[in-house]
Amino acid sequence: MDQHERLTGLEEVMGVDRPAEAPQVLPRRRPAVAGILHLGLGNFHRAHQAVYTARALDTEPGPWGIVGVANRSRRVVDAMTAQGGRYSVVTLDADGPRVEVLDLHLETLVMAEEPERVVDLVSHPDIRVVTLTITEKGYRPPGGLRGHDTGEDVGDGTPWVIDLLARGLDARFREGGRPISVVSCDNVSGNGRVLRAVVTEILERVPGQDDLLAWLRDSVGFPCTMVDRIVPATEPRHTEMVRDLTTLHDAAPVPAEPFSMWVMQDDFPGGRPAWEKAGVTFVDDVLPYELLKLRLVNTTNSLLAYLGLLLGEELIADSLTRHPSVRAVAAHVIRHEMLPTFEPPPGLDIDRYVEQLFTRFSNVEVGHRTAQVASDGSLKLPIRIVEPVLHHHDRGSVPAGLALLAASFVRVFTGPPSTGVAGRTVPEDPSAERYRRLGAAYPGSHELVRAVLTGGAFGTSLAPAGPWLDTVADLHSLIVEEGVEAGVRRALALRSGPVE
Ligand code: CS2
Repeated sequence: MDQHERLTGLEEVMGVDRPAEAPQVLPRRRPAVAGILHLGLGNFHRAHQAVYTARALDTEPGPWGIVGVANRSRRVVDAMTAQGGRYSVVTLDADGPRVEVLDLHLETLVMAEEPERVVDLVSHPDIRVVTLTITEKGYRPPGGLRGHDTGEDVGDGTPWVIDLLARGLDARFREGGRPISVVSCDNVSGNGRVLRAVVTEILERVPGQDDLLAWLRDSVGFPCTMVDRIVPATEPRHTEMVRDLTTLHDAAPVPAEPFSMWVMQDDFPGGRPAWEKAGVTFVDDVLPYELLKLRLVNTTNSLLAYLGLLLGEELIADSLTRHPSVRAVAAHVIRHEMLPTFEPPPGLDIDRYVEQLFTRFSNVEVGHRTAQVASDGSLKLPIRIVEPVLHHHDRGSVPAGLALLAASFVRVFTGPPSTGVAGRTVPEDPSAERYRRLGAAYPGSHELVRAVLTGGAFGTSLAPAGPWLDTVADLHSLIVEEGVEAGVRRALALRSGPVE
């Protein structure tokens, strides 16, 4: 089928009403077989793994279509079903939007509606790779693990996705044990190892499990990965952009920044798409890339999100570009509080990477929202700050920028709206109610900061870092009494190392 015929088909399902300026369709030949099951059909998957897979298929066709499983919302599934599985990715920067249409999802469904179908798909002979974007909170059910036989749920009767995955792997083993890989694409340290450990913990409870566990060890790959692309939520303006540029009516386009990176271990006993031809870097040790991503991109992003929220900024780009002192503190955190804590990937030009990172965060067209990045902070922040804080604590220093990040996080989640930023809403977080209660129970910054940062989702790891916790509390009380700008100024005054 040539490009013209492809688009003719596309016009029918995406509702073109006049001749289109042809967007690029990837891959040019739609795969016939779905070899990939993706759990977590959100924007990130659709603008990241799906794009790499479509490009790989465009270069080297193969049985690597995707079955996409949304968690519980029908929105994307309904839109994609109506569009024959197709959707557009809108790449945004100062040069104006660019649109590509992806055409490789052969089926989409909702996990909460069809949990048993997910189990069946994991064991299906065509499926050889399962990818996951289930966010930081997907790796543990809220009440902790109960046991394989009970069917884990996430508290409201919705099945826990990893439980379904484990049941599917169990069925796959019993149906012949064809090799498969399970690829975590979440910002979790050692994501492949974490996922393997959770799945193993579940399957250890299956009676007579020795052969199953041996198969899991030998025939199921759990590569570690580092994923990176800023992908905000879809807004009506993105649908309009697609319509203006291509005349296609896409009810579920995905906006994204131009930058994209995917690094992973090559652990695919059942085969995989030719991702290396699409720009994926395969390495033995993902850790340096993972730390680069978590500590420079994600931690700085969280800093910009919480400070931005307290400054009344809706966009990450505006927190950075409208506030020189925020920019200075972000630069300090990267240079003096993050880079000294890990060995960057060999050969990487770190100055260029950091410069590019500031350009990425400043991309106002992408419109990444402070509230989106600030959400689920109780689960993101432990991954992003605990080890770096302890690294400095062990060396007798107090990272003031990280203290400012923690203080603004505590303020955002515990400050009563009446004394906080006018009109702000508290970001979504599974611990939001707990934090609100702590805020009401502890009027003093020292007690409040310790209650939030040395308990609950943070565990007790930060408890030994007394001087750092004191600095967090001082900055918190300054933010409460004099406002966030005063907190930023104090953190800049406290920073050690050369001034940027
Ligand atoms: C962000 C990430 O929401 C967040 O916490 O830090 O989603 C970030 O945009 C991506 O990891 C970038 O790859």
